[in-house]
Amino acid sequence: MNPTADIGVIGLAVMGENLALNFASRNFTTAVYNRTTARVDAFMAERAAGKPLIGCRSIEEFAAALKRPRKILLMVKAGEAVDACISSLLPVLEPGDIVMDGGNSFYADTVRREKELAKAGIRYLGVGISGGEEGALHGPSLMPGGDASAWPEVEPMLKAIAAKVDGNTPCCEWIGPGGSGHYVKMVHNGIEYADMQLIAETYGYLRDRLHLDAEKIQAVFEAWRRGPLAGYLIDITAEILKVRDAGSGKLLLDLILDAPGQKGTGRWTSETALETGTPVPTLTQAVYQRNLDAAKELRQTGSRLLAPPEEAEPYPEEEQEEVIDALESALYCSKICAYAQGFELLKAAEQRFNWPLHYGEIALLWRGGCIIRADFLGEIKKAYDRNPELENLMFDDYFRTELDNGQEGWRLIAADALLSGVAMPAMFSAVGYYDSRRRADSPSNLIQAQRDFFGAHTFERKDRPRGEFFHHEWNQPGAEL
Ligand code: NBP
Repeated sequence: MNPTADIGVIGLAVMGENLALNFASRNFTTAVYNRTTARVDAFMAERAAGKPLIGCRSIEEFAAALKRPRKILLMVKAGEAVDACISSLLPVLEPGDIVMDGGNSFYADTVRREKELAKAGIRYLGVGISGGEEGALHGPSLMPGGDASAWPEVEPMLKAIAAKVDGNTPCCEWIGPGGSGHYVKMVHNGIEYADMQLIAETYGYLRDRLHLDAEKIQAVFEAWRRGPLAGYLIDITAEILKVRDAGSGKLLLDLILDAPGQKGTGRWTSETALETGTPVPTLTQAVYQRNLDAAKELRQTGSRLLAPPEEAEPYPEEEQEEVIDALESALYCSKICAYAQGFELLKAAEQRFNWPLHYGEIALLWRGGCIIRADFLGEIKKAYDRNPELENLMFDDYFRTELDNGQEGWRLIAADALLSGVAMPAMFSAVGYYDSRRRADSPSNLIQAQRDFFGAHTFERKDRPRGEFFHHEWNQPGAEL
């Protein structure tokens, strides 16, 4: 077979098929292969028909179809499948070839694979891809990292298929070495968990505290599509609230079981945050909340056994508009906190792995194509343009003003939810994060005293320079060491 393909895609499930079609639509001849070859046959007979796609029925045929150096995108299930694909590819590849993993791989696996493949002269990239089926076909957000020498060779193709913002700026830019591309994708997913949880809690408040019907809730989200919250997740929420079940005519959302699933990428974000000592309470609460909510039966038991607070007074009709405005502020402020936490986790990676990350560029990558795309990411880009060394997103002038303007409504909603027993734990954690980050004096002096009391763990003193440690003999007043 003559090597005529510009790129090859392995894995023809939802993502691989659509990405292959996206490459082909930009006139890149694309070779495709899938372990179960019936999938190749079906794809070639249907969606690929008449397009510059080459269906391959063996890994050898696939390797032979690709121009040198070969450029291969793996779109298989994260984990063992990626290692299995790499093992089957190794005998047919040559030094200089480029293998990209576009799946949701854990960044530490990418670091390992890049090192292993470098021994064989194969250049490896971990490419975070977001946008789901639709994004894969029409323009995803792409976060490539790994062997930098491979980047100029794949850049034109990846940028061609990426989502575009502000006219023609692709949502695809080089992230950095090692597993940085997959790390950034992991943080994206952590933020996505928090964003979705905060929106769900807001919907819950409208439904369970304000007792609005679906039509009214839909109108609220519809209005928010044009405000500071504007973005994909608000858009789809407004759309979801319109859809009726064909059989019963009821709102489909009301028929969907409230037992959320997850694939583990949010958990990785939290685990990594714990490892690096980076506080991401809102992101982690969103993961916990999926676990709490998944246990439907336990919640049903709890609803019978655990007493609610005294029933809160309903808001009079004429006050509802004001409360809904406060709720918009509450969601917006909580969202700023969730992003501030995500960017703290990026900063932790820069320090831990020495990856020079460009936060403004990362915000731009997320402005189009991906699930968390939102107008507000443009403001994050501006914040990091103003100060690339920004310690915390909330410290930027624009965002601290937004938080200050919104905090009255934010606190009102959080307090009312607590008093009326409406669970909004991600929102509560966001307020807690804001208040914790803004206080110069925390009560942790007591924790240090307790640790020293029971374990002689020592403490630093406010009236002495940092780095000097003291122990007090707590049972013998005055006997300080
Ligand atoms: P899946 O994650 O469902 O994986 C299915 C693919 O993996 C099939 O092509 C399957 O081949 C292949 N595969 C498996 Br499973 N084990 C294999 C093995 N041992 N050797 C070779 N191939 C193997 O596909 P997807 O939903 O298209 O997602 C692909 C990747 O993209 C995943 O990492 C996913 O997390 C990520 N991602 C998905 C989305 C999304 O919206 N779905 C968005 C962004 C990223 P077979 O046909 O022979 O079983």
